[in-house]
Amino acid sequence: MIDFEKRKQQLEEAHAELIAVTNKKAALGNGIFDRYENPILTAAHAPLNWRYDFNPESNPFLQERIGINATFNAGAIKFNNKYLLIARVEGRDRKSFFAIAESDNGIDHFSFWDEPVLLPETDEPDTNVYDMRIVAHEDGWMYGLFCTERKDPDAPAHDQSMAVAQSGIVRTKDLKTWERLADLKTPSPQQRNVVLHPEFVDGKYAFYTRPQDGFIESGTGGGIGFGLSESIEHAVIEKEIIVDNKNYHTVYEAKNGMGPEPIKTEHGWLFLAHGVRNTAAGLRYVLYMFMTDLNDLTKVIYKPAGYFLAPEGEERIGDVSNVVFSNGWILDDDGTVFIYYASSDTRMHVATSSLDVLVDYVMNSPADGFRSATTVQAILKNIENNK
Ligand code: M1P
Repeated sequence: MIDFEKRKQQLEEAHAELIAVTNKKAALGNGIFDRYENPILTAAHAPLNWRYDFNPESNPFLQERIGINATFNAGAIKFNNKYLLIARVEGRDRKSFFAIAESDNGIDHFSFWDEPVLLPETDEPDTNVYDMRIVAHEDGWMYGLFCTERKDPDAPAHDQSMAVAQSGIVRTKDLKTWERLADLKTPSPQQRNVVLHPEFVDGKYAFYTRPQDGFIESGTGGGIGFGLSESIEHAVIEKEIIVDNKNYHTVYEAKNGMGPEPIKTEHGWLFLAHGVRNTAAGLRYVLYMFMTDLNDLTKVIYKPAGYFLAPEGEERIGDVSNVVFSNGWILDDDGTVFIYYASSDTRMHVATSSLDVLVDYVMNSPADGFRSATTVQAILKNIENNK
């Protein structure tokens, strides 16, 4: 027999130690953002009482009865002076659900609330839900837009992987009670990475979309789309306009998708997105930025070449390796921007910057010239200016 009480105490001490880990900026940085030494949220952060049955009668070996596989792709919001992450928590059974973790400073000591979110469903139950973008809209509600995935009803019996992804919508005033609205309807057979714009546009709700032909393959879709809906309770987009398309020989060659909601600046709306390209080692996901016109959200006015943040070191390894993904950032009153990103569909990290620095990066970094020669010309211009 095991020493039940001793093992329980060891588990509790190890969990408390993990939450107590402090975070420091990693060395030097690139002048655009700072990485931090430690991940901020991992599977091991999941509360012990979600995972263990602490009754010696029913769990005499103190086994972990419900395993958590990963904690990633978190939406983010500052609420009641706390930095909150609405994380995608994935169980050993591959089912993802949402759970809120909070921190006082946004960079360490993230700790999950007592219970995960029990998301209300529509008449068509979700098989899997993930990647929530939480947006405080000017109508007074906080909206959570997430991917709801269900088995493709047209899948032949032998195919157990064909799925349909669409955007689910919930709203809340306190992040505790959630109201489920109808799923977004768009002309596209597949939707992921849907984000609600925080302001009305022409009196309507404005959405960023990512139309795709298939569940994984973008096919004729794949760009970041934009569309308007009269209603949020029964949101319908009749026409999607592509704002930022996938593009040959770039880091968003195979597909791209929105990150968190855009931030309004005096120069334009600042966007963080992910770009995907295919390699011999599989898909590679990186983050990139761009800015759209203040009055025309469909017009990209600045877009630096290449990626803003790519997986590095241990970030490159995980369940789906070579991936960084962000669907949450927080702008503080002092201009600090907390960029929350996941690495390799496994764990959460933070990078910090400021609005001034990000705006400078987006407005003044050279745009992609789409050829090797234009890249060399940009370097030569730098050399000349530095003489
Ligand atoms: O595995 C990488 C990512 O793949 C999907 O992103 P996209 O829709 O752009 O292909 C999502 O499933 C995302 O959750 C995941 O991190």
